[in-house]
Amino acid sequence: MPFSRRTILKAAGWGALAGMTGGCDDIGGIFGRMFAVPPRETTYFTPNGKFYVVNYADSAVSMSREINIEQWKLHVKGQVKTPLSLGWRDILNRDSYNQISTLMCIDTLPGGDSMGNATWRGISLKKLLQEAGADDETARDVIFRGIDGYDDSIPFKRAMQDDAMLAFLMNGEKLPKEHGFPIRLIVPGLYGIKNVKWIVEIEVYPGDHLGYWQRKGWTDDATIKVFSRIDSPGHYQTLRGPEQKFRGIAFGGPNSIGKVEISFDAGRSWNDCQIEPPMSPYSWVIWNYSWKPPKQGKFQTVVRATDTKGRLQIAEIVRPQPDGASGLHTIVAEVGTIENKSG
Ligand SMILES: Nc1nc2c(c(=O)[nH]1)N[C@H]1C(S)=C(S)[C@@H](COP(=O)(O)O)O[C@H]1N2
Ligand SMILES: [Mo]
Repeated sequence: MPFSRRTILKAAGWGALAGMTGGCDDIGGIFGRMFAVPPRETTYFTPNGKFYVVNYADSAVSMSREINIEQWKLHVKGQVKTPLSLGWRDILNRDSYNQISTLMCIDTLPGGDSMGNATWRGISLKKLLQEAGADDETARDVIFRGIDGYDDSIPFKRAMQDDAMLAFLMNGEKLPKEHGFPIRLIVPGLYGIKNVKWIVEIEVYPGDHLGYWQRKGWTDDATIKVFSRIDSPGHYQTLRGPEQKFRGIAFGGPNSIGKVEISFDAGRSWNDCQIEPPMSPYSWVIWNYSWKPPKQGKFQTVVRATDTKGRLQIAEIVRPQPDGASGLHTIVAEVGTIENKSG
């Protein structure tokens, strides 16, 4: 196979973008059947083995080394009264809790799949910072450093919210190595870049710190943009029968999803989708729509979401750099026959 599944989806993503700018039939012309995309399964939770992995280039070195958990230490330092040095057992002895939240890479294209939803179990970042006596007069950022040399920061005020978690379990299993064992940051509503893995050092910092990706020109704010995608049917999948089930996910980043709409005429008219209740305020939602195709043919099908604060997903096609992509996921629904075989 010359293309991995991921490559095909990426190509289809850009194909959709080309179609949006060029008009109705460009998708077919440029990427058409050659890049037909199989339907994706829509589930609330992403199994650990299928969860996307993104590491910056230098992570490979540390990924290849085994972490000796008996020697591993987490240091809390900077603008704190009492610097802390915690071992693995100290982490496990602290109060921990579960939180369901969606993680999404800033590189995700419209319709992309560099995202996943999991139940994370971990300890409260806020309580740890309080215990260290973080000085809220001088603190501006909190910096997280991974064993691979990666670093990023979040504002101190964000770090002191209850949903910022240092996670050590993922979907009930020990945090897998590729996802940041022994601990990683989970900060809902902010792109993956901020969710530092393999943390060994937390520094309360009096200034505005620029992390690894910020030093390369990427966003420091990293608030996730409203996103939605069509998982099924697949792009250019031939549809047969009088009724077709459309299904996918929508994600509002820091806010829940209030509305999902689908269009079968390239965005001229919109229909409200049914939304399944979210697993938590920080998780994606699943949407469904049952469509009765009016006739045979190709239908330019587009989805868009609105969050609970009324933010409509941005239709303008923007590349991921510097602060996350926008643009609506578009597929071609190809209706073969609408009569039932039985007549
Ligand atoms: N230490 C470290 N943390 C990191 C990264 C990294 O390269 N090193 N990549 C970041 C990026 S860009 C993303 S999208 C998420 C991906 O998390 P995952 O691999 O568990 O899905 O981790 C983030 N945390
Ligand atoms: Mo990312």
